[in-house]
Amino acid sequence: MRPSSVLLPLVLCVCVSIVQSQGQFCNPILAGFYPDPSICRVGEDYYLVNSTFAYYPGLGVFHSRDLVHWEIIGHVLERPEVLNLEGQGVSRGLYAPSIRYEKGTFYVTCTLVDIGGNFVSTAERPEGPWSNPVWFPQVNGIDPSLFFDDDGRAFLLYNSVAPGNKPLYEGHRTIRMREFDATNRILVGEEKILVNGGTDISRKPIWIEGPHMLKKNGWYYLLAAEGGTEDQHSEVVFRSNSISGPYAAFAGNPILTQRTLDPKRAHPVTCAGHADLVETPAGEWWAVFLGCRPYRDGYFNTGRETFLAPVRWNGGWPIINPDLQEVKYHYPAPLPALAPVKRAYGGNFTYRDELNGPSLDPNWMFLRTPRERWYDLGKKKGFLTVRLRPETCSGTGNPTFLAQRQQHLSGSVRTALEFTAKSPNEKAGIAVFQNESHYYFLCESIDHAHPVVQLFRSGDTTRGERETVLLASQGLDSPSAGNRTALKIDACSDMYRFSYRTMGGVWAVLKDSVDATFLSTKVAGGFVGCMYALYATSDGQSSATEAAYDWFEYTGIDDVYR
Ligand code: 6LW
Repeated sequence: MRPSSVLLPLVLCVCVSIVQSQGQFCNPILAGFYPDPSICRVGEDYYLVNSTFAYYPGLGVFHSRDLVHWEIIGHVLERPEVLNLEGQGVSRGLYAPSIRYEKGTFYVTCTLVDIGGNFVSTAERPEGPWSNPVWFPQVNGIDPSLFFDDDGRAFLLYNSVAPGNKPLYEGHRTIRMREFDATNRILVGEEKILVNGGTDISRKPIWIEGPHMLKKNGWYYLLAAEGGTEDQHSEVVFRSNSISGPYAAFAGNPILTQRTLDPKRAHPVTCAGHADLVETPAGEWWAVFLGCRPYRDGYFNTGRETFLAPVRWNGGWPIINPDLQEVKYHYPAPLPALAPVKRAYGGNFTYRDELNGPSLDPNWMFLRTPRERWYDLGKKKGFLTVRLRPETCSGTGNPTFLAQRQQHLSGSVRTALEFTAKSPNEKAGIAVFQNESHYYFLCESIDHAHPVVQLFRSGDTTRGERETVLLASQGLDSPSAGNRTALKIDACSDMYRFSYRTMGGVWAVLKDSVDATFLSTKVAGGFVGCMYALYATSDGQSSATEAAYDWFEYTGIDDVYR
């Protein structure tokens, strides 16, 4: 099976976006879990990649002509044989990629943590096909990115261990560099440490990472994240007049952070850092970087998202948020808005997937690599038919699970499905999932031979709970024709509401005021954000039962964009 061949853009999105109204655009430009952005420009086209961790296919490639409206055009790792995520926790897998273009070739470098390390993949066209990864076993670290110098030489930069692998304190890391032979796709020469610790090692800076190099007016600028990817996160810059250094830290560092701001401010953007810069044809500079939107007290379910902000050059240094003010939800648009895109990723929007195309929309993600064809868009016309399988999303295999991101603090997601469980272990519905031990599952099943709609929470097995804990159950007294039911999850910042509707009926709330902070990064940990998943399972037992999903609809309604 080659899922890549089914991931063509064929969908049917009704988009209502206010992105770029009145010459302003909305941040984040890619809302929801789109961390560690990296960007490059080729002529008037911009390309952007993000970390995808244990979701599959790996490393979506986004395209834009105006830096604000994006479209996913392919994936770097979209063949099961080049990306085996089996056994990986959801926040392992693919970390912090970088995308670069040089002389007719696109280069994506990335780290597949725990199971491969660092690699480069290349393509002549950004939509692919992308080459098999070429591994760099010499690199002991993460966040690799390439820099192509104007003299024809190329270099790989990355985060690595402390000198001699002897950290002076927790979080003591280095930025290192090796020369890259682009013709043979190999690293050559000696490894060089460009930054030890961070901007000022006497102050014990932590987690210098995400290095990105650029050259301007003869200076080499090395940008990196510092402070860890949580609320102390920042972006800092160093420069040198020689590629190999020495690199001097900017006296005005950090050039981006939100850590000094009042945590009680309205609509905070936090954790800002991990930036990559791009220059427009008119010579204006913009930064993409990650940031988070807590609904209160540092709790957020939308993961680390991609923001865009102008860069001001001052005294030969790039500055992203001058005087460390708030990152803004709206800036003047960098470029004239172009033709509407298939789907919005920023501001408030709605999209609906009728699940009636011959192939899946490329925004759907599998949890780890599918090894068998358990889904089918052709079997029942106008439906996505899935087979129930023993895997659950509490495990580290590939469950029957297809997901899209939670992109707003408030909004709702709905689906309609036809499903008849044959035994109580068989369940199909919709989950809101952060990781293997932090999710809610709204589903249909049977209980004592009677159809029910149920809500489960992932259990804490370390405290003696079962894998899932039943929170609510309601009998479906008069199952409608075809056993067709609609399910809905409303997100209301720190709460979720779970509802259902049988054919011809009205929405009924199964359970309201369900704690959403349980799925926040602060509670669940990790590097990802929440996903809404069409999820079905036979819970450890073999099964031939299927569920047929008719459509999926997403609406985001955050106050800040109204
Ligand atoms: C990534 C590192 C980071 O490798 O988080 O925010 C890690 N920065 O640079 C995972 O996204």
